[in-house]
Amino acid sequence: MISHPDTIAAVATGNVISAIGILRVSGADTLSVIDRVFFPLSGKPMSQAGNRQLVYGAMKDADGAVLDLCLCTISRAPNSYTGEDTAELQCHGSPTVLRAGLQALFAAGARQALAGEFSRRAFLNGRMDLTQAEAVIDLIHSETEQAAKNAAGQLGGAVLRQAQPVYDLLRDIASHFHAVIDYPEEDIPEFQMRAYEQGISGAIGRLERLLTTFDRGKVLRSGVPAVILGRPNVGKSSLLNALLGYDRAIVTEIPGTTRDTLSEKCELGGVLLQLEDTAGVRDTADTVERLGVDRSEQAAARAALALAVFEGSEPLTEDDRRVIDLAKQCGKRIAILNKSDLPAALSPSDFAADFDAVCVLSAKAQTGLEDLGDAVQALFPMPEVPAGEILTNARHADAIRRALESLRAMLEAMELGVTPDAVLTEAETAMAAIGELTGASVREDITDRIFERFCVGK
Ligand SMILES: Nc1nc2c(ncn2[C@@H]2O[C@H](COP(=O)(O)OP(=O)(O)OP(=O)(O)O)[C@@H](O)[C@H]2O)c(=O)[nH]1
Ligand SMILES: [Mg+2]
Repeated sequence: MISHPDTIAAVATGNVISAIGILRVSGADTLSVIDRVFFPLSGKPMSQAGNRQLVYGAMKDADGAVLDLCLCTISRAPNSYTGEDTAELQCHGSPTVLRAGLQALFAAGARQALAGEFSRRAFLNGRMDLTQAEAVIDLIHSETEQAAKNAAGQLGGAVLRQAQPVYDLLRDIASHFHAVIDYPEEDIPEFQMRAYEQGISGAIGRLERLLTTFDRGKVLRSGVPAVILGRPNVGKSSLLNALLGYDRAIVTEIPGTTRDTLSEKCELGGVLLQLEDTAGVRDTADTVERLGVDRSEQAAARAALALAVFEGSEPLTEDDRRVIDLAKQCGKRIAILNKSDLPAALSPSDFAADFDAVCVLSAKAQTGLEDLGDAVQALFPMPEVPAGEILTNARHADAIRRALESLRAMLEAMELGVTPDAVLTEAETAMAAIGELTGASVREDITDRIFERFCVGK
């Protein structure tokens, strides 16, 4: 275990009034720090309590004034989150009490923990690999149930389980090739060479499968860029409000109400969307409105999903056709025939050629929205892999891409019967790339950046 000179402390819970608030301490001096701040009602010092035992007592400031009556628990090294001696004080959830408790811990010898410093110590002490540490951040920040489940899977080491067998295989091959280079009278028998080639092909397949999940992973993490398009007054803003469940956008019966694009995250059919409401598309002499229409067009160019809204109770117009053309720039598109509470003038079949799905609904009455959810889910299905095996992290995807390049070059070199040192170079490059995933061979500035994204206290 790497020992750190200082003991860190932080408030681990949010800066809001709540039932419980937690102070966290980690480092070599944890027990002596906690003995100066927390006094068990039993009279026995906290440092003599059993591991992970919950003890009731008083938290006091440097002058001995009681700040709270609370619970304390300690986990001794190495069996703790950070791998060091740690303590947690479970206080009443008052930000004021927690701030005062933190000051008491500082007075007793701890210093303020930096963002992510607890997890960084856990990583440095081998309690988790880097993919697991990153999953901690993803889990905290996940916005849908699916994203949370995947992050929980990664927390359990799912990415590593995919990559580790490839690393082990490469290590075996590399050591054999090293031996051949060092002892030229040695040779790799033909059957062994074929077995290695097969192993590499299998590894390529495994990593390729993992990499294909990254497209869906990006969606899990930041949402599908989606745009609501339509001519003025068809009910675009009403749809946004219905999907969000509150009146985010202004809705009026006046065409041209929305002037600027408006972006909100929302979950639809289990899929996270980064949804943009836009100004109604039409030819207009009004300068402000025209600028709004330009922005609608730009939003369509950026989006991966178009929700093209039409006035279901009126025949298609020229402006509607322009909306259809705009929607065609998006990879996936759904036609929405809105105002289904009014007599229908449009037929869903007329949209089948240009759209992946057609939904008839009423944004105002909020009926038919489930069908829209089903359509979105069908267009962005979850890959059929266990939780955690969806790559959500660009750093992981990049490392796997580089590992794959080297594996392919390695296989080619083996098949062509190129000299062992060429094969070896590729094997070592691939191993280094996989090592970056786990953190075994990652540059320090990269780990710095990863842990900076954590909140203080994690
Ligand atoms: N009957 C009926 N009216 C609706 C429905 N959805 C929206 N409306 C009405 O249509 C009008 C326009 O709605 P908005 O949501 O502002 O339409 P928009 O497409 O955002 O319009 P612009 O911002 O002007 O482009 C309002 O009076 C809404 O109440 C619906 O499902 N049925
Ligand atoms: Mg609007």
